[in-house]
Amino acid sequence: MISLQNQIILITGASSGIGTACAKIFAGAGAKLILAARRLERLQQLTEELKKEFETEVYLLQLDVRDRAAVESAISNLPTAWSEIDILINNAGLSRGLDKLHEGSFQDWEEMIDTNIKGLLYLTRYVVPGMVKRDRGHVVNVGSIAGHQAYPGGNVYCGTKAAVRLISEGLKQDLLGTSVRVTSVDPGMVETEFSDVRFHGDTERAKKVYQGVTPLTPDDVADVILFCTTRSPHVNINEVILMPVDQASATLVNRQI
Ligand code: NDP
Ligand code: 8X3
Repeated sequence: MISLQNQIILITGASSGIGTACAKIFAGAGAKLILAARRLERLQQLTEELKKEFETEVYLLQLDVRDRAAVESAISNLPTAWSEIDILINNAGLSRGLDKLHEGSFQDWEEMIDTNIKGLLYLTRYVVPGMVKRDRGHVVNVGSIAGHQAYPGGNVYCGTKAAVRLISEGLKQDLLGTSVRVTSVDPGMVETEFSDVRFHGDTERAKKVYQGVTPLTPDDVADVILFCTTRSPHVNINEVILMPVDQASATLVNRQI
């Protein structure tokens, strides 16, 4: 197991769910954190907690990953002490709606494609050259079981996560000959704000997604990401699929109701 002490970890989507859990677990491992999201107040609140509990050094980026110029500027203007990123966790992402494809919302599609695919690509494009130059680094992409199998109404979201899976595979191939590692972590059902966002703030509908099951927690996913990033330097975990014991596929769920 390698030490994360003083390593610089950039986490996108750190203001909620899996991203916040990653911030906490990596802070506990002694890493320095660059936390990115659009909701700055959330990041500031999290920073307070991390400083109090772990004395973590934190650098905040209020960033919309869909904005390529903003991503370029954020990465190229990092202070020197923060510029050598060791681990990039491409976690920012979302689903919008469960409409049939032929009835879908163009706005929902564009938001998912721009965030889950293009945002992930922008971060990767601006961060990975430094890793290649230093011949060290690790990119963790948060995919989904939705990238392995479509489900009714999942169409475009599933397509974005299938893209993440193939982009991870392609990046691994392109980095062959360097020491930079690439991992896709693909969870099933995790209870976060994900379903609130999917259903545009309809919390009652969102709650039903997790009714009668024990879903994964964001900490469960962060724990797996920590495991992947702390293996010996010659070990690359390419892909991890994790789901609750109560889940066998996106649609096959054991509910006690
Ligand atoms: P949350 O809604 O709790 O968190 C999503 C995070 O992404 C937030 O911090 C949000 O921050 C950030 N984000 C969304 N859009 C943007 C944007 N344009 N720019 C910057 N940040 C953005 O959901 P999860 O924690 O569940 O989701 C994290 C990842 O996990 C996503 O990629 C999701 O697809 C994936 N996933 C989730 C599963 C689940 O069941 N929950 C299962 C499988 C995968 P802000 O709004 O402040 O910008
Ligand atoms: C989130 C899991 O099954 O809702 O990626 O698509 S699912």
